[in-house]
Order: sequence, then C-alpha cells, then structure tokens
Amino acid sequence: MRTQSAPWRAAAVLASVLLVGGVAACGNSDTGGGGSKDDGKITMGFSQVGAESGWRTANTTSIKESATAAGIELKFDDAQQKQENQIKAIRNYIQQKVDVIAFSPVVESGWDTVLKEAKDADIPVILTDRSVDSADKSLYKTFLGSDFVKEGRLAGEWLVEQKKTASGPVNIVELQGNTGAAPANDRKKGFGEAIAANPNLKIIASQPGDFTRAGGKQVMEQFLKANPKIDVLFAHNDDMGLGALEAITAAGKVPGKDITIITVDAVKDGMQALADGKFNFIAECSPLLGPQLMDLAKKVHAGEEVPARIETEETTFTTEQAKEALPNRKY
Ligand code: GYE
Repeated sequence: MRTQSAPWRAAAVLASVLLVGGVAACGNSDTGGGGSKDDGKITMGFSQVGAESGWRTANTTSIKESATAAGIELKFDDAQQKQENQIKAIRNYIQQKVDVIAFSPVVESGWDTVLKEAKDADIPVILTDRSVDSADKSLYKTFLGSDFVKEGRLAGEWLVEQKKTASGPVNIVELQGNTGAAPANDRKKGFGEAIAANPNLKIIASQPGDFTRAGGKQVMEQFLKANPKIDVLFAHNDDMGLGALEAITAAGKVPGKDITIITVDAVKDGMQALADGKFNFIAECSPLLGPQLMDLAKKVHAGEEVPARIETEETTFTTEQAKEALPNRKY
C-alpha cells in the first residue's frame, strides 16, 4: 500500500470534494434540474412543433431571442409537425441532462411515458403554447399559453352579433388546425358553443387544413366545389385563411363580401388581409411567449413554485382596428 505525502493527500481530498459536489449538483432534486449547475448557466432543450405558419415563425424567433437575452443556452429542435420527432428530441434532452425541457406539443395525447422519463431524470418540464391531456399534472411544472376555447368563442360571438338579423340559414365552413392539436380542438369547441345561440348559424363542412396555407387552399377548394352556398369561413388560423383566399378568388367570389372570413392569430399577413377587407374579424393569439418562458425556466431551475397555468393576454380585431394596429405590429 502506498502512503501519500501530505500535499498529495490534500490534493486528493480536494478532488474528492469537488467530485462529490459535482455529482450532487447533477442529481440535485431540490432545484428540480437534472443538468450540471456548477457552471451557473441554464441549458434549455426546446422541442418546437414545426414551421407551419407565420405564428410559428414569430414564436420561434421570440424563443431564440429571449433565450439569448436571458443568458440561457438553448438547444432547439424542429419536429416538422410529427409527435415521434418531439418524443425523440425530448429523450435526447434527457440524455444530455439539460436543466429544463420546454415544448409545444403538436397533439394533446400520448405524452405520459416520455414526461415520466423526464420526471424520473429530475428534469422539470414547461409546456408552452399548447397543452397535453395527461391526467397526472405533476408531469409538468406549468403551462404557458393562450385560452384557445376563448378565442373560438370570441370568433363565434362576433358572428352571432353580425348575423342577428339573418332570416334564413347561414352556411359556415370551418378549416380546422391539425387533428388532435389543442388549438384545433378548443377553437372548434368555443366557436361551436357560441354560435349555438342562433339556430340559423350552421356548420355545413369542417375539415383539417393543418394550420398551413397549402392545406387551407386545398380544403377550401373542396368546400367550394361541394357547397354552392357558403356564407362564412371560420379558419383556425390566419395562414389557412390566406390559403383559402386564393381558392375563393379562383372560384369567382369576393372574399370578405360574398364570404365572411373569420380567423385566429393576427400575424402581419392576416392583419393586412383584414385591413384590406378580405378578412372580416380576427381573434388574436400571441406568439411572443419567449420572455415569460425564460423567466419561468429560471424560476423552476431555482426550485421556486410557479403557477400551474399562465394565460396569455389577447384581444380581437375588426377591419378598422387592424388598420390602426398594423403600423406597429411586430410580427
Ligand atoms: O394558432 C397556428 C399555429 O399553437 C397557437 O399553431 C398555436 C397555433 C397557431 O400553427 O397558427
């Protein structure tokens, strides 16, 4: 057995203290993070839905810029609208021992297993933009995003008011977001509940257009072919509404006049269409979630309690209001 000289022994003791400290930091459950804390920098793994819409592009920019401003190291993955890609990205983040995982779930269901894996690895999860339908609320720390049911309801209430003197049936077609997504389910629900106030208002066709311009255009073409009388289009986002404009014009109808168009989001292109009178009403949905998300990441990393639900503030726009707001619109 070798005996160590005093300086070596001191060095060995110091090394083991550092080692133990480091291991403790990696597995520290008090602060709720699974990554290494000793470098003082928070690492966030973020799984984004895709790049399907103007809203999504603005949301991605907001998240990237806010991470830089907050000094948070961001690992970013674009899932191209596929749940399997999101699950893969989250598993990678777990393996890399990031401090916080944040994601916007493309659909509501099917997350329990991977969320449990993150919880077992002691990595806090923040849901942003869209939520999950998991019964176990301990699988994530908080959900930051809009009230999609309310957006649908505001859209429906505006229509009820517009059509209150209609004496005959008002035929509505609906372009839904991607199947199973929280904003698609919830906007449909809110809108449906609001228009039930007037039995003349009838949804005669409703199909997913996947939140994309191409999807909106293609499905609107089918709607127009199959239905000679369409009075109203409710599109779950601006991009599908913008795609539908092309189909409506190609069919020889005047958007905003022959067909009343209601959308959700209020991104620049949508607001321009509204200001031009091609859209008639937009329920706003804010994509600028980055600053709040970074604040939350710092808090959960520090082991602070955060509210289980944080709702985004939003408004609605008519043509007049869009004209006023457009010059200062950032996205
Ligand atoms: O409305 C749509 C996007 O999840 C709120 O996703 C978001 C929605 C948004 O593709 O444009």
